[in-house]
Amino acid sequence: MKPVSLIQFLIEERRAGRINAELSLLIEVVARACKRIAVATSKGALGGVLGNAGSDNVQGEAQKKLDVISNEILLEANAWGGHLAACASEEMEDPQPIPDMYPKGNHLLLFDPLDGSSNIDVNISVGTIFSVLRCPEHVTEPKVEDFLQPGTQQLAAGYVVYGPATLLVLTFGHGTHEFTLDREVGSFVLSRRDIRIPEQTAEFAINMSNQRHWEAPMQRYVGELLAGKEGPRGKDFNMRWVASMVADVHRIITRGGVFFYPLDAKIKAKGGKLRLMYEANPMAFIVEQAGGAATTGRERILDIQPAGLHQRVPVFLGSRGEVEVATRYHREADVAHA
Ligand code: FBP
Repeated sequence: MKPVSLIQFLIEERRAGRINAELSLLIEVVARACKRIAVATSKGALGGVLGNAGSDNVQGEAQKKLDVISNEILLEANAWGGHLAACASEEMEDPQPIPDMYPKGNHLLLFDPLDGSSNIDVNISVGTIFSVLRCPEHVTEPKVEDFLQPGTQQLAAGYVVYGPATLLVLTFGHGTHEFTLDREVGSFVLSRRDIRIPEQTAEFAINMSNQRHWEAPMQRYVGELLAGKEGPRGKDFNMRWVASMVADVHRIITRGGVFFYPLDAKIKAKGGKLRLMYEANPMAFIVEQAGGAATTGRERILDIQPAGLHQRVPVFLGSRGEVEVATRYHREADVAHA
């Protein structure tokens, strides 16, 4: 089979009328920026890119040098790209307008420039997550409210995982596809088209150290997984937790599994740990387009009407069978306590 480059794939999607020229050019710009981030992350200590930047982000979290570097690379590339009306990032409080000296486009881009920050200094896979929305008609200076569109309104979503290989996983709402960076040629090449996540799985991912803080239905669900084949589920389950969402989700995209970052007493006031607009929504779109499911434990993530740019939500995603069981346990508990 002749290799299909990302550019060729985007041209095919345009010819099929599934995407327009501006969206495909925007994805090219994002992919090119991620190639530069891949180079920066791969330098490690030799590039002086490890460690803290000495500043905090809007979430009050210590920024890593690579958080700041990746954010700058994406902002710069998309400023002159000409396909955006504005962008928003995990690392910035407010939306970033496109400087007047550059042409503007009709799209809004949201991104987590470097996901899995706690793993940067220990050489474990990290990634970039992005989501594309349409800029509302007649809006030339987009405000926060212009970004607050439900995940169902996404035109595209993707992530790049910087691991042993650099992989781009992408959806436009017509399936989920994987591209591998050919470092010699310097371009992304299609490695899997129309990925399907197995409906059932025996592998779960959750930060078990938070167990004592979980709600009762989550305690019940995980308790049953840990009880294995002697327990009510009648089968053994294995556990994995990389603590980089991109890496945990990519494992699930590749061989199935289920990922949870549920609400717990520690983060209840914040509404969750992971961010809706540039973590949960793009990952939910990618997973659903691969046949999986994504909920908060109570509702479909893509149906949520966002209330804030950095809003946090509980995240249950992956193999449909297990997401449905865990969600059912939460809904039953809510009914029982209503
Ligand atoms: P950021 O690194 O972008 O802040 O993302 C949050 C994250 O690192 C996810 O990638 C990961 O799933 C989760 O937090 C890990 O949480 P914990 O440190 O509780 O295991």
